[in-house]
Formats: sequence, structure tokens, C-alpha cells
Amino acid sequence: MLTTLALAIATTVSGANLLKNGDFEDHAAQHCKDSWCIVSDSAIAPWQLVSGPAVEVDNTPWKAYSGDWSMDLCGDVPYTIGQTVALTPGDAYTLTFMLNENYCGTYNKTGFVSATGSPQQVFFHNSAQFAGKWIPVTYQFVATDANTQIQIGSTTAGSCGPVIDNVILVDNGVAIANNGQQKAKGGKCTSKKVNVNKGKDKDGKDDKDKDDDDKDKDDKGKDKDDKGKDKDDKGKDSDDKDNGKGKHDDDDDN
Ligand SMILES: [Ca+2]
Repeated sequence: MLTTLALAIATTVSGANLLKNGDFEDHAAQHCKDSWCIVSDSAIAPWQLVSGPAVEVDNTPWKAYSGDWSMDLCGDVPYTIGQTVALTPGDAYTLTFMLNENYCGTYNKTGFVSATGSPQQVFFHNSAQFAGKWIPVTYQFVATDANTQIQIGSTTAGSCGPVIDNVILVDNGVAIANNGQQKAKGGKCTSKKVNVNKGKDKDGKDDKDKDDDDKDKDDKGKDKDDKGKDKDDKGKDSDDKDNGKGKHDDDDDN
């Protein structure tokens, strides 16, 4: 029974991104005519600003992970974006996104990702460790609320922050059903009261590893192509940023 249920759910939900505009491509070009802009959150709708005065969308100097646009989570200052999405309480979800950084400013760029009712997870990116590469971040949680807000924010002071792109949220099916199924494999599932988190970790880990492997493969080719460009742009970044801040402030009104 549980196996049938789990299979039915897996068939229905596999792969679909539950977030809208996870790639930040839908409106950015309308709101930003320069290489990058500090603008209102209309540029990333239906994402909204949760904290901070404005968002930053970036076309250059770095190359987006996918499409033309990514986001530096520090505009003039750090900010947090959120998107509220209808989820099924009790289902396990996996959120993934690609992480890079704006090279200027402090050595280590830090931020967090969270979902309503679940503990937040921190992430970091620094050029010494990741050398300008896009790296995958995976966040797993079990939904507790039919209206869950996903939040991603910077905890880096200043105007040079972690950079994100390609945010994807998928439903992995009922956390409890999967747990029961796994327990049954080893013998009896005698208790109705199963550990939701334990099931989530066990199932989620496999999914995560697989996803990461796939991502890593994709990244490899991309990184090679970008390497030369990243080096060239490195010196340029800090100059652009310093010169551009004042100029771009006005874009918020557009
Ligand atoms: Ca993008």
C-alpha cells in the first residue's frame, strides 16, 4: 500500500520546479538596461524582498550559471528574497540553486536559505576555495505549512556578496510513506509513529548525491569555458562596482 502510494506520488511530482522565475530571467532585462542594476523586486517577481532596500540583478561582468541573469545578494547592502509557494505538509522537498560570488569585498561570502517551519541552512563561497566556480547548494526540508515561504539571503556586509542562479524546488513525495517503505525492507514496520526527519535524511541524501553528481558534471564543462573570462574580469569587477554604484542607484525608480 505504502509502496503504491510512494510510486504514485513519485510519478506525479518528478522534476517539476515549484518555484516561478527561479532563473531570474523573466523580468530582469525590462528593469535593467546596464550590465547590472540595483532595482526594486519587480525585476525578480514573483520573488519579493523580505529584508533590505533593493535587489541586484547581474548580466555581467560574470556570466550567469544559466540564461543571462544572476543575483548578487548584496546590492548596496545585504538583502533577503522570498517566494511563497503552495506545498503539501508532510512531503519532503529539495531546494537546489547554484552559488558563486562577486569577487570584490570581503574574502568569504556567506548567506542562508530557509523554508517556513524548518531550520535555516547557511552557505558560503570564497574565491580561494572555489576559484570563481558555480557550486551547487542543496537544502532539504519537510513542509509544515501549505503556504511555505522560501527565503534566500546574504549575511555578508557591504556591496559584494554571494551570487545565486537557477533556484529549483521539487517535491520528493510523502516523507512518512518513504520512511515506512524503507523500514519494511529491513523487516517489520511496527510503529506508526515514524521519525519524519530520519526518513527525510535517508531518502534525501541519495537524491541529493545524485543531483549533485549530475550538476557537477554539467559544471565541469562550463567552468572550463568560463575560466579565462573569470580571470580577465577579476580586476575589472572591483572597479566596475565602485564606479557603478552611484550610477545604478537611480535605476530603482524605473
Ligand atoms: Ca539565470
